[in-house]
Amino acid sequence: MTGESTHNPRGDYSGMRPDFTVDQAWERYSPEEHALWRRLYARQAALVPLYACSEYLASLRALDSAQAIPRFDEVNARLAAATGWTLVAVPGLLPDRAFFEHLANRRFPVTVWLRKPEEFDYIVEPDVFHDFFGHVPLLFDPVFADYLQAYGRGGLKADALGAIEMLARLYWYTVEFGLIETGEGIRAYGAGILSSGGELPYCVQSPEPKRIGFDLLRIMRTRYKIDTFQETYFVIRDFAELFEATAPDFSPYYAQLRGAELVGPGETLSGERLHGPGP
Ligand code: HBI
Ligand code: FE
Repeated sequence: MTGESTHNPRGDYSGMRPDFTVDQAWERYSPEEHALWRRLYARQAALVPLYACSEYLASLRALDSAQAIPRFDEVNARLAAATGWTLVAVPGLLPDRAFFEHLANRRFPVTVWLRKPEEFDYIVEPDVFHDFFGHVPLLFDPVFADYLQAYGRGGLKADALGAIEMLARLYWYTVEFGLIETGEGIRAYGAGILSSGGELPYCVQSPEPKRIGFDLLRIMRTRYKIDTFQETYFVIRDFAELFEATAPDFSPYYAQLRGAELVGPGETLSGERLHGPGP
């Protein structure tokens, strides 16, 4: 965790294995929790066709998880065949190193607990709805899947170089809040947006936020807020652009950026071209 959080993480970390995994214990979800899942799912499922990228939508439909909190082991059989990724159940937020270690080995940590009904609209920490609805569909996309693994490997290196903050910003502005250009205009692929009822229409349609073309070094020096809609989004052309950006060794970037000034969450730099809102 990157120092954003001022409280202890939620979740039961008492019975976990050394790699922070637990059993999902699917039988323990209550009927009320499955009902809350159905409500969360129905709200988001009505929005994503308008605002999410097609790669995400195709996989979400195939996952067919509208009726109940999914069983990770059932999804794993299909995910392994598609891209070789595995979902692992975890108690909640993991320390950076443990998180990167999973991603580097094509394992995606999915939180087991579901939010409370009063947190329907907003939750700070990832729960099973955010992790599953937001992140899991794109694990079926081969190029995005490779990007996420490359990110995990980069994270382990960044940890050794004391550069986790720069890499955390990359995760934030791509995996969590990324936008993508499509034939139908700008769409969302970031899990933080895809799992949010309010931010999903906002990020595509609102004239308020800035939308800037993907720029690795710009992202790595852009601060972010975790408790409001984003003021700036970065737009990729396709997932290949994302994956290719992770090919070089980042060490010279880190060295260069260490002296550089940070950019505020809503700041634009001179000469930056902004994308307009979508349809
Ligand atoms: N742990 N379970 C979980 N999920 C995350 O998204 C996550 C995490 N630990 C650290 C983390 N994210 C980020 O701070 C890193 O990408 C830097
Ligand atoms: Fe997330």
